[in-house]
Amino acid sequence: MTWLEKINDSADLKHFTAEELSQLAEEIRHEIISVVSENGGHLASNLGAVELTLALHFCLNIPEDNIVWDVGHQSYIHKILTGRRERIRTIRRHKGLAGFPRRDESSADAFGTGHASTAISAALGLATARDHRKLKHKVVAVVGDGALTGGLAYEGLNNAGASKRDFIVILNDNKMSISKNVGALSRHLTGIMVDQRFNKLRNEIWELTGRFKRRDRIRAMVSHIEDAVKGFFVPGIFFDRLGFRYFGPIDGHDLPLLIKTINQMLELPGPLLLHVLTVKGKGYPPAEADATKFHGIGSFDKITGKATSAKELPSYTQICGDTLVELAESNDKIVAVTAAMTSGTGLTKFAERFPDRLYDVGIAEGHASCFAAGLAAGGMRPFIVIYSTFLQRAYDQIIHDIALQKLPVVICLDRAGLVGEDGPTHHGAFDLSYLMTVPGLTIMAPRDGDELRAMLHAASGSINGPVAIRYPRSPIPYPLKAGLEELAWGKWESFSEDGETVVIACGSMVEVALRARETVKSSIDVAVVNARFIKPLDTVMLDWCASRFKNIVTIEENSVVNGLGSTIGGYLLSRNFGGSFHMFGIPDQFVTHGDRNQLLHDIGLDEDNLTDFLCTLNGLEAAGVSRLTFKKNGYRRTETVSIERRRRAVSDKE
Ligand SMILES: Cc1ncc(C[n+]2csc(CCOP(=O)(O)OP(=O)(O)O)c2C)c(N)n1
Repeated sequence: MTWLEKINDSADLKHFTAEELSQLAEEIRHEIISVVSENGGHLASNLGAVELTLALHFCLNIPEDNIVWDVGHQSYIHKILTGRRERIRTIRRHKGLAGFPRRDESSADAFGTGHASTAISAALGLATARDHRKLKHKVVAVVGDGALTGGLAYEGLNNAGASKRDFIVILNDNKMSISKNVGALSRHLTGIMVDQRFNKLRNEIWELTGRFKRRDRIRAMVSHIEDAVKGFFVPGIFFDRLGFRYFGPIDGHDLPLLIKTINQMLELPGPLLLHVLTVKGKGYPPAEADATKFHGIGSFDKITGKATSAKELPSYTQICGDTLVELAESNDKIVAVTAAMTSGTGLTKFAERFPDRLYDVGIAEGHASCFAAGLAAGGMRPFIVIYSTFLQRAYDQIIHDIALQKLPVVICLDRAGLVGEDGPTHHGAFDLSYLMTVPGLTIMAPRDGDELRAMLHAASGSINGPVAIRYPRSPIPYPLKAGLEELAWGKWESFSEDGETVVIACGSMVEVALRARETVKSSIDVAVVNARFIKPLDTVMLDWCASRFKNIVTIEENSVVNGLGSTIGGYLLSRNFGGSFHMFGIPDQFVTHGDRNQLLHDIGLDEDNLTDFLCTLNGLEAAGVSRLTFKKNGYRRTETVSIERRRRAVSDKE
């Protein structure tokens, strides 16, 4: 039996010797490499946090005590240690364990996460609730140096330091966000490591002064003297001044030292911060050598570290990155802004080609947006390239700083729609809903790579004012054509005008609508409209649709609430449209994790479901397929009908 097999619960750890714990650490590393090589996931962050997680579980009593993992992408070890060892092989898979902590998955997951920089605020909330309820458990937040570039983390530190509340923040410092970490604080943290002798001296002074009766005054005096030279040798001065007692930095892979330090800190009152130094990707040479690549990765070969997933057509992400390079070549006002996602958003080439025109501002989406507004006000053409889910952080900046001032900022929303394995914290389900309300914002969604290129070109030139372009996490549906399409602002594209039904689709769903139309075409004529502009609506074409068709169907990879469909529905109502109107979109609920195509199928955003619906809508029940039911507006169908049966039904009718 391996050491790992002996762990069913973190209490089992308590009997391990130091030697056994270090063997367990190696087994866990092995297991995580093996699991992530099959399922994909956040490998490097987990490998760097093995000893830290073991030490925390050794010192704390989980689930009574609370650990809040920032982002939560490094929580695989925590999951293994808290009753989920056997299910770890299902992580990120449909119906398997989630890739992030979830309160509904285990009582050991004190707080659900996925977006960065929340842990300090959440842990302070948990500690405050504990004190209100006169409970005694410990609360620990684990925060990466990358997460510490986010403003929310400072709001938490500021509030926590003043609160004097008992809780511990562990700063897991590996010098990396996804890419190399950025910013002044990151430099400060590096400075702290320079000479640890000073650190020792300072702790000794602190301990010594603690013995005196009037210690606060003495410490104030001492720190006053320190002020003169603090910049050179006082570690953690930043945290100190915020009201945290700073410990460290210590080696985050030295298990006995971690255990000793954490145990000592658990005895101390007030807000405490432990700075641990770790190596991202520790123990797996390919991940240590390229922590960015192994931060979040698809399946790969364990021996070589090479990706095993088949090479498909380029992704929308790649097309966006390449097109921005092309645009920037001929327009030196174009700059790109990323919130710590250079590689994920396809900006690596841009960063290489124009290092002084790529701004990585850290995990700071609100700042990125306001900063871009400033750039635009100063005469530049900024493109913020960002995941849809993370733009949620910047809503006020979009309204107050960008749109209200009509500034020409282009927001490229990557991963709009369902993202797949990362699940509900990362699905870009809401951007149309929250952007629809912003006056003067042009919103576009390309149906393929050529259209994305055309949109980016238009956004950099002919379109005035702010622009948002949303595209999915997927390969483009077909290879790029030569040349560049012309895009008339606010104009939709229509495919055929026959039949009684029109499907108005946007973005990724145009291809779905075209395929469904193809499947039913031998019996039913269906028109398809590509609503490439979601704002403004093409009301000329919409009026034409209302006068020409009996049935109007909308389909979008966005929440059905306040997206394309509901906006069109509202418009049609105002025009007294007398036909039938049907909306397809992401249901008004949080969608789970799993393969993106599987999830789209499950919520009815696929060709099969739309085809079923079009058959039913056009009276095919009469041909003996009355059992056909379908998912509409997010409601589940009760029976799945195979394509063969549907084709049979269609040919029966003929
Ligand atoms: C609001 C938000 N923006 C971006 C991300 C994407 N993201 C996930 S982890 C990460 C880097 C985190 O770095 P750090 O906290 O240092 O953790 P590490 O992976 O280095 O251990 C980023 C940018 C996110 N999860 N949330």
